[in-house]
Amino acid sequence: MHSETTSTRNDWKKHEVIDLYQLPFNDLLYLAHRIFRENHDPNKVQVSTLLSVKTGSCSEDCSYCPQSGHYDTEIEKERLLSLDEVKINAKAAREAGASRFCMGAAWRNPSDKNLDQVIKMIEVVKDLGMETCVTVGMLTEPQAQKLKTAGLDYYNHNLDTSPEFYGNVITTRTYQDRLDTLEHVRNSGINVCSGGILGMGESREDRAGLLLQLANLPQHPESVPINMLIKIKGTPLEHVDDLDPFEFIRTIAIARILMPKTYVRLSAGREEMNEQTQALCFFAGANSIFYGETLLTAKNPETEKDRALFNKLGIQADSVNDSVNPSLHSEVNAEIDTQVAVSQAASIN
Ligand code: SAM
Ligand code: DTB
Ligand code: SF4
Repeated sequence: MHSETTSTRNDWKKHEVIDLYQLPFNDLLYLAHRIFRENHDPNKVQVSTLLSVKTGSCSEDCSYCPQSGHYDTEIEKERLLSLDEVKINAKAAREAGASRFCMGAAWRNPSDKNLDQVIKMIEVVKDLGMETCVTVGMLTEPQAQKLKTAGLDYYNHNLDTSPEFYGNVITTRTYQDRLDTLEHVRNSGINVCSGGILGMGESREDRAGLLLQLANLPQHPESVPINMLIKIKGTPLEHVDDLDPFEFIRTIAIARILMPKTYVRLSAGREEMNEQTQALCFFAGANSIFYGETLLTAKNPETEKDRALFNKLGIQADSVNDSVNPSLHSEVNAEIDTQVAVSQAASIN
């Protein structure tokens, strides 16, 4: 029974994903949590810290983004940071407990000169013993290979939403451009980090469409960030309606079910979320977060607040992507089966 639920599939159908969304909340969370336990330690969360190494004036028109040059937002634009600035920030992140350092740049794509500068930054971070991740826009295959040779561990490039909704959000690059970059990253051997944003006014079907795209890639991304839109003043999405947090939690749960072995990241938007919503996301299968008081430009919870939340929930920051001992988890699952049988028998009587 359990192997059925945890086998990795790349042929999910839209109606299957919609059916999952339509399950009663408790049934969906139970299913997701069970798959979570079979594949991961449910009390460990991987922790990464972000740094914007080049901020603002981006040529793209992503409607959610504070860094797009198309909108009048309140961010401070910044040139490319120096290697010293990167080192100071990465060291601070390591001391605060982050195991991965992610660097982002507001570029449509890096020039070859930009890429050489990013490679130097990767080397600085690797020298500190941290895992590295970068998100610097579209990549050609030779550029991805160059990053692999430099020792990059993860590349983040989001699909953001469904192919159908995409044109409402971004017009300056296509969905296919994004898929091409993901293919270049995958072919180079770098771990793929790709996800999207919820709460941009998309429908449930669009959320299902995003998950379907990610889960039906030839290989599941190692990391899937699910962001809740942070509504940025001056962007076209500034006044979009709030998404119901239960729909956000459901999406996390379904990501966990479709991609059992992936690290599902409870990503941007935690500052606006209460602790109970975050706890349900962790229960539903989220097992990584961004840690540190700023994301790229927007606010993230204070590190003390995150530490306190982890303490309340008995969650430990995971320093390595260690895999779970499967025999331990079949014991746990046997226990769950017994509990379910007992409660079913009780409800019959
Ligand atoms: N410029 C590069 C690119 O777009 O490929 C990398 C940086 S970009 C800021 C990384 C991701 O951050 C976006 O793809 C988007 O998913 C997320 N993001 C940006 N602004 C956001 C917002 N206001 N709320 C939630 N997520 C956001
Ligand atoms: C991702 O999916 N979310 C992060 C990371 N990947 C690069 C970025 C969130 C950005 C939120 C808006 C900001 O800080 O400017
Ligand atoms: Fe530029 Fe990336 Fe922001 Fe789009 S998401 S505007 S590409 S920085």
